[in-house]
Amino acid sequence: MSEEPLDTFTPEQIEAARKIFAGPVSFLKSAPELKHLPDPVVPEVAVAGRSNVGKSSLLNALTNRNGLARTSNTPGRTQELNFFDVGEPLRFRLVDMPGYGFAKAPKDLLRKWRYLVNDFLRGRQSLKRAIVLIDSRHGIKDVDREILDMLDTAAVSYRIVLTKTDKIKATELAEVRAQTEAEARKRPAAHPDIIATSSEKGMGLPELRAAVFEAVT
Ligand SMILES: Nc1nc2c(ncn2[C@@H]2O[C@H](COP(=O)(O)OP(=O)(O)OP(=O)(O)O)[C@@H](O)[C@H]2O)c(=O)[nH]1
Ligand SMILES: [Mg+2]
Repeated sequence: MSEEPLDTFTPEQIEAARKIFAGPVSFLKSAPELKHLPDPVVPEVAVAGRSNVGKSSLLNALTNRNGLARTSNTPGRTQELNFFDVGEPLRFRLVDMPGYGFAKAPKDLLRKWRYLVNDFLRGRQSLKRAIVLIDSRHGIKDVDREILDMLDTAAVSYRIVLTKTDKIKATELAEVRAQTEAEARKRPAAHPDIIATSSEKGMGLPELRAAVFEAVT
């Protein structure tokens, strides 16, 4: 198995992405239902993943703005689609999604989230890519496979990103990385490379910014 990533970003791409994420970023709106979505006027990248995997934290870390997206220790913090405008003039939008696999939620709320997330991911014209977060301590689980299968079936291009890598040892990371990459390479709509990140320590953030920027330009 090759340790070498297939795609590496040039210093120019990393720098262009750093600049755009360091510039203006603002909360646009929260959409609790599909009818509240903003007009699809610019490309969008959505961040999806299990509840508590670190979606909102990663958005804050990418944009270097604590408190832009609301985070919490309690799973189910984000319950709507939250849109963030990047660039002035507006270049693209980031979408913070509600997490799936939150066992304690009432059944009808679960159903509502599932429809919201699935319909958005499947039907949004302006959505250029989904970033699917996987907790590096656990790797891909069946609850994650459901959303990966859905994206593959709908042919929505996505990138798998490992989170919270500061919580595991380097040897464990190498193992989960290899396993996750092997699975990504079998999935038709997945980017073959994964990015390992830590919102806490900043690992992988320059590359993820470049990957997001590449998807919208
Ligand atoms: N150590 C560490 N903790 C993290 C990291 N990213 C997120 N966390 C913690 O994980 C918890 C959940 O983070 P959130 O960003 O709220 O997770 P989420 O995926 O947005 O959760 P929902 O909105 O409930 O779906 C918080 O307590 C964060 O502080 C990381 O890179 N390292
Ligand atoms: Mg959240």
